[in-house]
Amino acid sequence: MGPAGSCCGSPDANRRFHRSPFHADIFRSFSWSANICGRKKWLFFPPGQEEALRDRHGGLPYDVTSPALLDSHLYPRRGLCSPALELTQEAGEMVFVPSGWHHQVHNLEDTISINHNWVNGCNLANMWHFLQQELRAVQQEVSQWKETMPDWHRHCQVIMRSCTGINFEEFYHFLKVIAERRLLLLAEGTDSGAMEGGAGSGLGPHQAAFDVSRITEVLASVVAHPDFQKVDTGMFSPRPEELLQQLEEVVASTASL
Ligand SMILES: O=C(O)CCC(=O)C(=O)O
Ligand SMILES: [Fe+2]
Repeated sequence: MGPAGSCCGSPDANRRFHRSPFHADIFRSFSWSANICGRKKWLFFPPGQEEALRDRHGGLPYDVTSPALLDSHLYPRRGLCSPALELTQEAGEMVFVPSGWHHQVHNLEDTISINHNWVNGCNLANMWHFLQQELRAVQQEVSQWKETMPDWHRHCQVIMRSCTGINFEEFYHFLKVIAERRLLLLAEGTDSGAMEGGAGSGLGPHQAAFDVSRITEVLASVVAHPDFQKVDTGMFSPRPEELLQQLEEVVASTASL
C-alpha cells in the first residue's frame, strides 16, 4: 500500500507505506502483483542485466533512475545495460514477475496491491543457484577468519541464514518435503488412478513427474556441493543420498509419462 509518488526515490513515504527499491524477488521466486486500486509504473531488467548496474564496489543501486548512475566513475558499466522494460499497471490489472528479473516499482497514484511469491519446478534451479551465490558472497566477506576459526564453514551457514533466510540444511529439508509429497502422489496414481484430490491436492501425474525430475537434478547438485558435504546429515531421515537414489529410480520409471 503506498501513496502517489512513493517508490525508491522517496524514502520518507517508503518508510511509512511502501518500499520497493531495485531488487529481484526472494529466492529468485516468481511473483504476481494485483492492483486493487491505483496505478504503478514498473521498470524491469532481464536476468544478468543488473551486473551492468553495479557500482564500482559491487553494490546495486537503490534507484536505477537516480542521476548518480550517470557518474561513469561510480558506475563504470552502466553504458552496457539495455534500457529498462517499462510498463504501467492499471487498477484491476495483474503483473507477473519472472524469476530472477530485477525490478523497481513506483506508485503513480495512491495504490493498494496484493502480491504473492512462489517457487516451483520451473525456478527451483534458480533458487539453488541463488543460494550458492549467497554463500559464496558470505564466504568472501569473512574469508580472513577462515584459518583461525575451527567452525568457519558452520558460521558461514549461520550468517547466510540470517542474511538470506535459509541455509543449506533447510534447503535440503524443503526439497525433501516436496519430493515426498510428489512421490506419494505418483505412488497413489499407479495404485488406483486416484490422482484427483490425492496427497498433491489436485496435481496431475505429469506435473508430479516433472517436479520429481527437477528436484532430482537440484538434489544431485546439492549432494555434490562441498559445503553441503560439511553439513552433519547423520540425523537426517532419509539421508540425502538415499532420497536422491529413490528419486532417480522414480525418474527412470516415469520417463514414459
Ligand atoms: O508493488 C511493489 O511495490 C512491489 C511489488 C514487487 O516487487 C513484486 O511483486 O515483485
Ligand atoms: Fe519484487
